[in-house]
Amino acid sequence: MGMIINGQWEEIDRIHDKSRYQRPVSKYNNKYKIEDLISNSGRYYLIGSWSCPWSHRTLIYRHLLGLEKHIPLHMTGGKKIQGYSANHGDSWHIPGTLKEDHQSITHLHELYVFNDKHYTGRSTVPILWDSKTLSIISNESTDIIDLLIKATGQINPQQATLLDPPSAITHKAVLALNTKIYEQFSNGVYQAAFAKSQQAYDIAIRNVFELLDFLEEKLQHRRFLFGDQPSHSDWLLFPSLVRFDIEYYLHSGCCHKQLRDYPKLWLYARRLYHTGKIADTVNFEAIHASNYFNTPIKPLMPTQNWQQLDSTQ
Ligand SMILES: N[C@@H](CCC(=O)N[C@@H](CS)C(=O)NCC(=O)O)C(=O)O
Repeated sequence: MGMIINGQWEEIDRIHDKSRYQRPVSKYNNKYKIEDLISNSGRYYLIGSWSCPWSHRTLIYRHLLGLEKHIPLHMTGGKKIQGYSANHGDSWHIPGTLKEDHQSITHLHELYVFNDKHYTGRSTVPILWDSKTLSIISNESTDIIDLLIKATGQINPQQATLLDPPSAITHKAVLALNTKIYEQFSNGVYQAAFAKSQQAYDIAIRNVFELLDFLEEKLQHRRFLFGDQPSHSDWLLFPSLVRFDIEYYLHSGCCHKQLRDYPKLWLYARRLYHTGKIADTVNFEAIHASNYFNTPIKPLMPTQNWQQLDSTQ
């Protein structure tokens, strides 16, 4: 995996620390406010990828907060040459720039450099792009989600608090669970996949399956992590569950068990999948295909049955 060094794409990798994969920290800290998100419908673009779990989180919030009509979506993807392709190998017109100025890009990293010609960092999705100031507002999914929630709260406070857990649950408890899920599982699967020593892999894989066991236990007597309704923790977890059997099990060395070997967790994941139009945010074919862009043969998708929602499955 390459990255951008002082505005130039370079094929180097700076993501390992003592054989352990370290997810790079975002360069855009949450200094922006986007209060006009709804009054200025169409100004902010969400740029993501169907295969990316962090993009998926932002897609879920865009849907659950009812923001689809206000935030245009652009999905990158295709063969990875110099990181993410901006538009499946075709050129892509940067939103907000004049067509006659020919501001088109082929690789996503060009957007980062368009935004800051001395940028050093990774070229990642998701991105929240401001088509008015022609700048990247954030490339950190949790910040983007936070911005979307705050912007929704300006207009519709009830909608913005819809995903808050029951009032008896403290903010501290939610944060603690979210951190555990992120560290052991959502990021843990990448630490297993990208480990450069047996020891780094062993630690990562133990974390992943301990977390799955913990969740299975937690869901024995409740429908969602904090009760009868899904809340933030459920939605932050969901993208990683969706990818488990077709991606992490097959490609990240997480092959000890599959999601469907955990009866409660498997049922719970399908319950989330069948909430509202969440299924539209999941593109199994794209997740599967993303592992084979650079190989001549694309294997047949593993069979999965997300459609059926009964407890015997
Ligand atoms: N902290 C970021 C992580 C985003 C991220 O790592 N995205 C991956 C795709 S799933 C990516 O773009 N990787 C390309 C790279 O690291 O060069 C977030 O949560 O938004």
